[in-house]
Amino acid sequence: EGAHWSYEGAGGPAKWGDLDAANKACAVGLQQSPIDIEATIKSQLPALKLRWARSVDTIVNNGHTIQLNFAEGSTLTLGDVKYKLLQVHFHRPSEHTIGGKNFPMEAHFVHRADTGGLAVVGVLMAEGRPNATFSQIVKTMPAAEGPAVKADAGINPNAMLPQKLSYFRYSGSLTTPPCSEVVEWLLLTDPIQVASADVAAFAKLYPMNARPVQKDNRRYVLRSI
Ligand code: GRE
Ligand code: ZN
Repeated sequence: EGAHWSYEGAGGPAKWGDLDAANKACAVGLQQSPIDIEATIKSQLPALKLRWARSVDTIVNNGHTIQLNFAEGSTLTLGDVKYKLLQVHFHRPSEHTIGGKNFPMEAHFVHRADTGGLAVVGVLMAEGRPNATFSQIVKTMPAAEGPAVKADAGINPNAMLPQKLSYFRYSGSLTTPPCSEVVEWLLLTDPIQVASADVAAFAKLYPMNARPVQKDNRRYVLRSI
């Protein structure tokens, strides 16, 4: 492998497709993420059945983001498909934009079905009232890239959700190499609030780790009623 991928410079998003043969989709895929959410189609979508336990296992600074890994026991059911919660990680600023506007941060709760398909619940993060769980994460996140370490027991992922679970749904990709087009995106319409001091603390480690928005190539974005 040559230069490693990053968010700017020689390994930046415009180069991801060239860095490794496995990354082809980053350059030529037609269902890439993130996108700007603009026109949407109101639709009767299944409710998001989130059954998340306090199953956070480890926390890691992987050189691209801060990520919390989950043990077995947390699921998402969407219609007839059941997914397991694998991890949550953070981007700054948000990767998805709404009408061209980004948010200070975005959380990605990554779930996987037995078939290998992914469903990612995206949560936009606005600055305002502190979120105790995000504060706890920021307080305990490793400052330097390194191995995963045990996370605080008791971290409650449910406390990083808005009250209403309305969502936008579209078919897309991982937003990092290899940009695989295997993701059912479920972006919550309502942001959560987090302390601006906590965003600032994350920004000290990762001032910019968002991929630019990609062409929608005529994809439809559905909005739950
Ligand atoms: C990411 O790396 O940002 C990512 C994943 C898995 C699903 C979606 C996504 O690792 O954006
Ligand atoms: Zn992500």
